[in-house]
Amino acid sequence: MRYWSVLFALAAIFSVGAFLYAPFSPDWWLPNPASDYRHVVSTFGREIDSLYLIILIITGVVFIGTQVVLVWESFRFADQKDEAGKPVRPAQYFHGSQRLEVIWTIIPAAILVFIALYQMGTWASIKFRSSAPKVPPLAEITGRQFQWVMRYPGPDGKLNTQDDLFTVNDLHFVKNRTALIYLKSSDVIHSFFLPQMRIKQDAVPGLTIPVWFDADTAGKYDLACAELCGWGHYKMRANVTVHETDEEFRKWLNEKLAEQNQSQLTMATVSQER
Ligand SMILES: [Cu+2]
Repeated sequence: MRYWSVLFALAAIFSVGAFLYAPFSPDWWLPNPASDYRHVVSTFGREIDSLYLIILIITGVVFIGTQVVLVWESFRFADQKDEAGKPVRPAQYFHGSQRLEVIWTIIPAAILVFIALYQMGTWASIKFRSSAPKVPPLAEITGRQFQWVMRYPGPDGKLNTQDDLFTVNDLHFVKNRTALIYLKSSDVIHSFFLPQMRIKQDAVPGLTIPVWFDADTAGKYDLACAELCGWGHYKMRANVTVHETDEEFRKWLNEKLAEQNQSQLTMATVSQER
């Protein structure tokens, strides 16, 4: 029954082929802007990607190594019988090997410790509150079942005042400017995920979490919820617009503010007429 070893070999070759092909395919690898799928738009995105690559190389080498052994051994020790119908090589039993156990515990532990230490600088610059940029907040973003509510400071430039602008599923910021947002949740745990900016942060009820990111290319991107948060989880995606200039962003903000004031005025008039 050597067919099994051939089947294992085919599965392994297919997997390795997929991994080798993925980085060269715009749809298979980490998402980037459609205009240039090799270009990572965010500053720390490049560090994140190199960490991915290191882990991919480590797991790839281990995968290929173990698959070669698996295929070779299943080929070599396939069930063979001689002319008389007796097994060529009878099975042998033994009670494990302490030496092997120690080796395959220490090597993965060493690799994990290496990755843990190696990624620490990146983690600190993206997640530590002490690394948060000293800029006024772009917005306060609240996840709720099932949408992202965005609150931008109005003309006074301050959050949580009367002139704030509210939008739903519409994130705007300016290119080459670090955007700082305060992330909240009003019901369950959601996850704020900007795939092209390589940022992912849980929104936790009761907490206000600062999150920062940037993009060096203007355009349209995605925001999605990356935490299964209920039946409508799939609907929690939003549009992200990165503006070329500050003026462009201001113009959008003012238009939206005018719309918001208009609808508030209409509401007030309607309720007065009743
Ligand atoms: Cu969600």
